[in-house]
Amino acid sequence: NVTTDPEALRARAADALETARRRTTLLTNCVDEGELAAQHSPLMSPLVWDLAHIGNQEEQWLLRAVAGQEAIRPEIDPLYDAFEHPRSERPNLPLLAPEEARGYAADVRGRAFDVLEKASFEAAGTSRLSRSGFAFGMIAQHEQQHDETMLITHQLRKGGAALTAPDPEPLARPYDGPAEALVPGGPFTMGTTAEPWALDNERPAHTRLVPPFHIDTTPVTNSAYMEFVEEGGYREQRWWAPAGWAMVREHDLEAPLFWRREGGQWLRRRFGVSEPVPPDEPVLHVSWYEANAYARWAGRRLPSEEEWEKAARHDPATGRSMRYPWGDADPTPDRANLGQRHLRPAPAGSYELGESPTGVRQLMGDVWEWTSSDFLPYPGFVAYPYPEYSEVFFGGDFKVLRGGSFAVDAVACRGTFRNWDHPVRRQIFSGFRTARDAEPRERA
Ligand code: AVJ
Ligand code: FE
Repeated sequence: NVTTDPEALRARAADALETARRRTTLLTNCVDEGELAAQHSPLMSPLVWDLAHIGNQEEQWLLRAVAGQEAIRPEIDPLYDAFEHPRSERPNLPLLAPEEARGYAADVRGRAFDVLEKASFEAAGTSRLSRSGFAFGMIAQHEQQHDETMLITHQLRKGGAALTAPDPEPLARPYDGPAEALVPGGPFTMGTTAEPWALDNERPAHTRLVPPFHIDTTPVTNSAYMEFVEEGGYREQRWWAPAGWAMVREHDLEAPLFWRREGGQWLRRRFGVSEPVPPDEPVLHVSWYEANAYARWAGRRLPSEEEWEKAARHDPATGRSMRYPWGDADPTPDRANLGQRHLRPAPAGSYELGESPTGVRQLMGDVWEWTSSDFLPYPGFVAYPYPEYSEVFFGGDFKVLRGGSFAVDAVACRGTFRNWDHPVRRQIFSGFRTARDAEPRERA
């Protein structure tokens, strides 16, 4: 997988960029210009902001910083600086109109391909940014992350369906494996140094000593979560962290976002369509506080980030950390629900071929999984290529999510990939699984 052949690197970078742009085009061509410029939720940017921001980042970090080119339109930089204007204010900025934004992003991409064609991927004498095509990989991952953000905007948008996709395969027979898996105690390698397109926050590889623990073999389902709802989980303060309880009271929460009760049954809105909440699907659109409250109600807890990564990467047979739960091979459709091929998670227990050595399924794809951990740097962290990607978010304001959702592309999905968000956030494609300490007699 870790190739150094320049032509293979060039082809991989071109493919990642083209895949991302096809998705961006789909997400921005399926609604009219008015809807592109409108704000569908104060939580989100107008779609046309994401579109031009994708182009602007590519211009700043690939064309200017890496290739040393002159700015095409320096005057628009502040408009598309995510730190300068909160999302709620972005519709009032003098943004590029949809046609202009499309043209700008296409112009930048054309120049990026010129840079790619001429890039020397010879290992010796190349900067870290061009080595292994990292700069192109980073740009493709950035675009794909904004594609997921745009998909969230589509989910929040009112009105009929603008996007459709086939459903995942139903399970041939209900998953009847064990409910939880035992991950043995002992050292494991967390993070990565070798993964060529890993971002700064995934680096470097380092050893962690993790005591043995049990973890759910599948994400928590809607039917399991519904029990918590029906048994009054949202009315009992004892399950909730103080700020979570305040959130429940302030907004009168009683179920995950997009759920509503009608005639004794729970319905949910999903990309413009109402449907009964599917019992076997992983629960979606819960905040960290809800995930944490459910886990406490169930007599369990959220896994820590290091536990999650050990469950996803540790091979007890070799003691090695793998790139993915199934091994080192890149994701394929029979192993994980990724890339917006479907507009929902697959039933819990799907993707037997994606199972980890200890028997844990759906760690990659389907739903982002909340962990108990704050977003913090690993020992030896170095901000790269700029502090605004990860470093400014370290501290304690953000919780880590792992694994990736159905809306994540394979280029931004691996056992080491880290996502983060505020613990109140629920419009994201977030779910979770639970864990517990292993009994002392099971200690390795
Ligand atoms: C890693 C998903 C939290 O969307 O804010 C996009 C990714 N960084 N542009 C985000 C990102 C800069 C980031 N997350
Ligand atoms: Fe961005």
